[in-house]
Amino acid sequence: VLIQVQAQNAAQANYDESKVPPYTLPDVLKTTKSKKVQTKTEWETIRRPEIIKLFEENVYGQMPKSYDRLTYSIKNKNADAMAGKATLKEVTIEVVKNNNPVKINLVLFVPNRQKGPVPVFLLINNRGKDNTDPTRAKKSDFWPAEMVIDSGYAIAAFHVSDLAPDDTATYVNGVLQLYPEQLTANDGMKAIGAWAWGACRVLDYFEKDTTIDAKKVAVVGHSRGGKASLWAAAEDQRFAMCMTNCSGNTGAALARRQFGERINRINTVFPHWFATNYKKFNHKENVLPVDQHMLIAAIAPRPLYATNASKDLWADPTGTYLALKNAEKVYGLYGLTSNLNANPPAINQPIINSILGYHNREGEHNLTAYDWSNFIKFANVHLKK
Ligand code: GTR
Repeated sequence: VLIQVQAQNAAQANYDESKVPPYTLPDVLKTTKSKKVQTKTEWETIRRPEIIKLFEENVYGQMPKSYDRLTYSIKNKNADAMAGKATLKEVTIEVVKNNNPVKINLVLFVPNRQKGPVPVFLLINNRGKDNTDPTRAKKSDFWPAEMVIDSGYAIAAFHVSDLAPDDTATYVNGVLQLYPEQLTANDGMKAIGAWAWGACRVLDYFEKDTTIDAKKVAVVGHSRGGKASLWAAAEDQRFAMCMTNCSGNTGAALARRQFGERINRINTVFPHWFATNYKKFNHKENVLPVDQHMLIAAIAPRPLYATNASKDLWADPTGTYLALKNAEKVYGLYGLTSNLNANPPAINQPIINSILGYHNREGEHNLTAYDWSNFIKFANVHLKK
């Protein structure tokens, strides 16, 4: 029955551009006291913290930063993985707070031919664990580790279930045990916040791993994982780059367009993803004090790459592109010009030479080798130099 109701809602969503209601986005450069932000100092000291707080209070919930200790152990190491091209490490990262532990199982391949610490792509894996098979008996374009290694980057992944099972009944069994106050607060974090928190803890680990350049970590996520990769990069400025793939509603797409998935629907089908306060905005996109262009702006001046798929209108490709477009002026405060036209590019026309990168891939809602090949091109321009 639930599946039927979901399908019905999706079918009733608006997919007609001419029916997008008129809307006004909150001005990313105007403070809550109506002061116009003109410099990057004003942005960094006044407006950016304000925006992060607004997202914490109204959308994703708080992001607790303190814990008692983080330790790690190497469960398995193979210096001769991928026919000698890479070193595999399976790392168990344990984070403890108030005697409650969380264990993150990290799979990491580091290219052998590279000298010195290497940049890394970290995937927040929201799909099957066999997508990140450390033995490489199974290979998947969702995490094409060989392609990334051949391009001179390290590649890593952890599964969201280590932090918070993606389930309304059991999502509390993970990070939320470390921060029980989050469970009762209306602005408490839930599953997506917990996954983003996990990405930040993996970054804590990278800072201890001398084979990894922790100043060049790209956080990658697809769909619900792409919502988490955005939130992680916005919250934690140590992430050097962010990839958000088909992240849609409460990811990179503008809510006010009310195109495809809407806030009411996401809060109803996935009540365990966002802060309780977010439910106040069901059917009320226009009173939300933020929109998703502000989340992208909070990642400035760091490079961000967003994607869509042509058949995935549910995730609103145009609304995603327009979110990037409306974040541009914050990058402008840093003297960074992106080359975004007013309208989205044609299908399969990636925008790489721009601090805000984008493509709309032909096809379905997915993370594919095509998407990764463009992540690598984008990183070659913006991360490696
Ligand atoms: C859908 C959800 C989207 C997106 C997607 C996914 O059901 O409505 O927001 O998260 O799942 O993660 O693949």
